[in-house]
Amino acid sequence: MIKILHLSDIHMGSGFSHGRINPITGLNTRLEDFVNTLTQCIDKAIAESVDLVIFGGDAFPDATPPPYVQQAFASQFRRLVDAEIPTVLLVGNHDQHSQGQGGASLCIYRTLGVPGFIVGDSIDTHRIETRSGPVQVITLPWLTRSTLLTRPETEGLAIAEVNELLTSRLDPVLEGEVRRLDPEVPTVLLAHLMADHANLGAERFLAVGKGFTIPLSMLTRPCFDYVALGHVHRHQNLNKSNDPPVVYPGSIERVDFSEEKEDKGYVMLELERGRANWEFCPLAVRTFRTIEVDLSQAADPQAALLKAIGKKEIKEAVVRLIYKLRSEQLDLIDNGVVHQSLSDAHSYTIRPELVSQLARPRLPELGVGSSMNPIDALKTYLDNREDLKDITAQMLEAAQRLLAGNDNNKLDLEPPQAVGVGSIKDKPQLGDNIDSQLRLL
Ligand SMILES: [Mn+2]
Repeated sequence: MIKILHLSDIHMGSGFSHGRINPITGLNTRLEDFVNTLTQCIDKAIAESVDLVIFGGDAFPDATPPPYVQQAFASQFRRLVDAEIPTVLLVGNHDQHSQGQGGASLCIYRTLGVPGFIVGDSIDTHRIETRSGPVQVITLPWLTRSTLLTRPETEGLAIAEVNELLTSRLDPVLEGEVRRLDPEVPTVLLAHLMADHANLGAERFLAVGKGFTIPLSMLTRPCFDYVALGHVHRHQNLNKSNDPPVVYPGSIERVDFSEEKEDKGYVMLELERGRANWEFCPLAVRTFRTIEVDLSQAADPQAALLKAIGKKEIKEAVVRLIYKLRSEQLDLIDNGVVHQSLSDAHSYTIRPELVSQLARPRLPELGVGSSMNPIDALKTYLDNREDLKDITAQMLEAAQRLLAGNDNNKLDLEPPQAVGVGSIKDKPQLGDNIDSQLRLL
């Protein structure tokens, strides 16, 4: 029985906007969070004296992380070297350098010849002799268009066709690796990819280019005892019958608010030929909390806002407060008090949204079926905008000039632009709020 720790999507060095500078260390607290979480994983690998650690890719947000971030990552993984635990580092899409000959941030571990470390930057099969016997790991790093295809082949093809072509290319390559396998030895496929049926998380927005989707049927083969995936940040097993398990452990920390409700963790598994017992192990990670409240109908918006904040546990959490209100209510919000009420949070952002622009009831005079000349239409609109009363005359005048001046030479763009934004700019509170969205202590 071979004991393996499978983790993925570390993304160390991302999400700094959710943190603040720790005055003692000078580091962003979110870097410290990611380091703490990775430390928990490595602690576990050592405490359980696992036979192998496999990392599913995406170590950093990009291929050129700053030295102090690389160092934070390396100082955790080197503990595995000291503990003589073999480790496979797979290259994800965020680890690949897109310029020139490419290369990946993780290749430095091979260049330095770190004992027991394997870098998976190509499709290859690695036989690893562990304390509990041999294990085979096929590495399948993130595939780009240029990995298996040439430019002339893909020219003029739609993305779906390119995807199909890539799949048809990958199939024999993977088959070649499968045929090299020793059928007696337990086998892991370690891949950084988007499998179809995977539920998406933040990686959808983080991806640099549009990626490829690999059919699940390509992964669920009896020659694999466990399919270890990386890329999707939400933990999931894509093959409920577990023959073999096809598992995304997910990211180890919340990379952004789209992961607010997800459990974060890693996977521990015991492997033998034909069987894998696996378990998701949750990590203690920082809480993300969204507080969303519509104040537009509240008689006392300030009280309603404070009540909404009071209902949520925000201590040491990364908080985002989103509230909707009407422009006439802006003066009723005391920003100092709102900031004070969020002071227990680790960090917070405040986003007021003016509801008047979002959901004003349609004017029947301007509805379908009625026709009006543009000036009358504008008049009708302005008659219904109490807040634009001061500039109504100017707007009408500017509109008349625009309509009259068919030849562009006569167009004087200055006045209409100036009046269009006036009403919001005049309210200082909203601007203050946006400027001080993030508290940096
Ligand atoms: Mn990825």
